[in-house]
Amino acid sequence: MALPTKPSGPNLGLSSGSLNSQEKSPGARARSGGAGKQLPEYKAVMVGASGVGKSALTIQLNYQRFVEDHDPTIQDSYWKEMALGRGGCVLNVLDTAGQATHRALRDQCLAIGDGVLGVFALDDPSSLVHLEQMRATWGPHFTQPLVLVGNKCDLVTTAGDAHAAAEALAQSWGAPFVETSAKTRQGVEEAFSLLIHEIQKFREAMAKEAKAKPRGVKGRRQKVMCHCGCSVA
Ligand SMILES: Nc1nc2c(ncn2[C@@H]2O[C@H](COP(=O)(O)OP(=O)(O)OP(=O)(O)O)[C@@H](O)[C@H]2O)c(=O)[nH]1
Ligand SMILES: [Mg+2]
Repeated sequence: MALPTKPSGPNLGLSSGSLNSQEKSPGARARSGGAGKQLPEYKAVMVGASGVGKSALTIQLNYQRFVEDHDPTIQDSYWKEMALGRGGCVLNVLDTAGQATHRALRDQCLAIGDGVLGVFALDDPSSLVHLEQMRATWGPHFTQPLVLVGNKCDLVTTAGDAHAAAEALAQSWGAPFVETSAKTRQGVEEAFSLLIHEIQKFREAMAKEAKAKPRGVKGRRQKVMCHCGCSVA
């Protein structure tokens, strides 16, 4: 896609990827209102097969426009300040490659992410199967919040097989399922907001669990294992 400037290497959201008027440079992004108040920051990782619309969703969220071209991603990073409930937060979106050749980069993003938007295309049931297979490689240690996103809802007129299968899969993962269109913007803000909400719920649960544990006992692992089997957490 033509819009964002792309980092050439493995820029894991630690330097500015693509900044627009709603985004802040990494140094300034966590402050708000001029009073130096820190906003919480959440890292959302976009995963799914190539061509399902991960970049289109990310760009629709950040730039309010739809990009028609498919320019396969290697890795991009975006920051956006989001208004949520009584306070705001900074969302760092890590847009990963659907192409298998960049799997190692995707695994690195998953390891540093706070939550995942698992994207498939509603008009392509095979992309749901692809996502399910991808998810299976993350192993039993993967406990990050996840939202299942059925994109391209503008291309389907009736709730078909992909919709039913996605609802069943989301239920088995204990994850919310949301339908989006990066073209019409339907459900886009909702999908990202839902993930932030899931991350917040997860963190609260972790904090409670940590409080309830006797001192010296470590909490649950949050991070994933690398596909080669080594720990990347
Ligand atoms: N009609 C329609 N087309 C979409 C939608 N989202 C994405 N597309 C189109 O689908 C193609 C692929 O979109 P991308 O966002 O580049 O796909 P991606 O998942 O980022 O692909 P990789 O970077 O290769 O992993 C582009 O031509 C987009 O214009 C949508 O909601 N509706
Ligand atoms: Mg992309």
